[in-house]
Amino acid sequence: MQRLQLTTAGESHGPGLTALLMGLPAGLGIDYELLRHDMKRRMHGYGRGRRMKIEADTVEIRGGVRDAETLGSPIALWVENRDYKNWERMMSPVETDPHMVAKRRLHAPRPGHVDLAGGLKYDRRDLRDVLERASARETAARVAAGALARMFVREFGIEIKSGVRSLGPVGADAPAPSWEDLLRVDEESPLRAIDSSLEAEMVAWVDRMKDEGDTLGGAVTVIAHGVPIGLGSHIQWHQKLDSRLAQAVMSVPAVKAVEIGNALQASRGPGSDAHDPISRTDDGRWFRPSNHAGGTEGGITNGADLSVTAYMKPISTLRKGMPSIDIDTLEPHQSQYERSDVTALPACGVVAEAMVALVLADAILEKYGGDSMVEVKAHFEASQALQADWP
Ligand code: EPS
Repeated sequence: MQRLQLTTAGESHGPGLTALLMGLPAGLGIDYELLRHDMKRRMHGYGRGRRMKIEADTVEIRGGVRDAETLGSPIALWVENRDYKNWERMMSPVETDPHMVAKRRLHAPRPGHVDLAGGLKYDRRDLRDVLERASARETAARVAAGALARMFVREFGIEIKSGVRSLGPVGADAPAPSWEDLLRVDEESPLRAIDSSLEAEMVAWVDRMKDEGDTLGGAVTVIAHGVPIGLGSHIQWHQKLDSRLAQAVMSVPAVKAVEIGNALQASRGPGSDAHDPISRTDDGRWFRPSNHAGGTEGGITNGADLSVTAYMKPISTLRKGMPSIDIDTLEPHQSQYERSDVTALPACGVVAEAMVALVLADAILEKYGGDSMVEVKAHFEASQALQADWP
């Protein structure tokens, strides 16, 4: 991201999480209800561990906002870790208790987690020092910043939603959903499944994996609706909107593949099935009867719904463990168990929405620019008027 920059800090069981969001123009109204709602949505989902019963994930804005309006200055967000009080003797930035640290030290790295590579790279003999930052707890800070990006893009008519498309083997062949499918997702349902008829089977799989001490991955689809034509560019690799979305969504913990539109299915058939015919409505708007491309062509948005699917690997903390090596004895040792979730797919969808919102906010600032909302909106309106006259 260029115009909008997000940096986060904080460990899973440290005092809390900080997000610093820079680049939002002055004059954006802060919708505190939306912020609360997104934070709650991230905590929801069948298959999460006990941690979510401890946390409240309340966001405090500590800079960049006055009287519920952005000032154009960096925005500092703070999310307290309530669980810190149970971990202070191990995680205190000031002084830890050697006895507690030794007791909870992580010395048998988990396959699939960052433990081994991070321990080697940063010369940490207690692998907790890497896992604490790699933890998906950090996504709470992203969702807080993403909520502000959502408030911003909403000013330009963009809405963003997501749902769970598949979990483990259940729904693995489900087709790419439409915006209307996502509108029907029940946010209160256990897994926020796009096809609600699959929900019971998904829940049964979570229960089974929980009993077996195992975990599950799956796929979530995010759609941005109402995206203007012309965000991103075909000119340079790093300006292509689809490449920016892929990086942002791939950065969500455990996401190992990102698909735009129905790319997987399209790659298996002829071009005539993969591309979306071009036509115009009677009132002179560009119109595509299908949306296989998922809203971008050549790295530029084409006005159709922007569809991004994230494929999440199963969480790498298994209660039953996996074959590993003890870094003290260098002998085979089952990987250590840290309290974890069986699946966090519903949350992954909410985090991916935040990342899509941040990328779109950045692309809007790049195309329309401005220091205040009034200025950005004026540039946006002028561009829309020019497009309406083209060719
Ligand atoms: C996580 C392990 C669990 C999850 C956590 C991510 O935390 P804990 O060890 O405290 O039970 O619940 O997710 C969150 C805390 C969160 O806010 O999403 C991990 O190892 O990545």
